[in-house]
Amino acid sequence: MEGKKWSSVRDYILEGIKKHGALHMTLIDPDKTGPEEAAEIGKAAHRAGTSAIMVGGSIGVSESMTDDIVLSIKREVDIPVILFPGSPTALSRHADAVWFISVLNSQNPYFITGAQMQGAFIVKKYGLEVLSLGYIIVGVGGAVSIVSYTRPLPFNKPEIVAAYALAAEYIGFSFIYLEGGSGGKPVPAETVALVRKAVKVPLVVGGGIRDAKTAYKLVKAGADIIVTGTIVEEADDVEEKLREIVDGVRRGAEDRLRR
Ligand code: 1GP
Repeated sequence: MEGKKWSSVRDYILEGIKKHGALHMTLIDPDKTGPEEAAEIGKAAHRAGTSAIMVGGSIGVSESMTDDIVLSIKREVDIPVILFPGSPTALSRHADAVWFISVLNSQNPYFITGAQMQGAFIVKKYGLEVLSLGYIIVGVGGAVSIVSYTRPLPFNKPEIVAAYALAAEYIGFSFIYLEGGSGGKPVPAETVALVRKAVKVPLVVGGGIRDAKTAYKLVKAGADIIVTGTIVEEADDVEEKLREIVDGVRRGAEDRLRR
């Protein structure tokens, strides 16, 4: 699509949160979705009111696969396409921005600063806008916790999740992501509420969110951005399913403001 409607993705996100209270983003995994299907999902997601498309996955994702998906989506929709890379080999010069992720509770420094070091000059060369993201894996954790050598923080220790989040804010991350693991169990709303009390930076929550009620509760508890991935791979009617979720996000934001 020609002519972007935003000058920076960061401002687009922050203004979107200010305007709507909270946003929804759709995650597409190039390991599971081909370029044509990605374009269809992108169009349906856009019509349903999603604010950005994220592209990435934990395993089996190359740069050329990412390029194909990003270009295919960008031909069809004019919302930002943000990389969600599982490794430095999943960066695409065609995306609008990259979540520059540090897996804060990984047990392996490669996933905290090593992969970031390897990818930093690629990001610079490609001119990608950087959205720094402190990433905290909670609960079941899923594939991402296995791949990134992370010991997910148990659901019954929300105060440790909040402590990681506050540390992330103090270190200077622009965004914090609470990850329940793709296809897993969502981060509990009580944990989101505790983190919300602790930090001011925008809070992204994803993993295992499959219905409007869960999205509603998480936003009401303090999530600023809800990410869903698996449901677009499973839904018969992607647009209808995402409309439900986006509606849950909007209602959650309204009720949070009303309190
Ligand atoms: C995974 O948080 C995202 O990194 C999305 O999870 O696939 O469960 O929606 P789902």
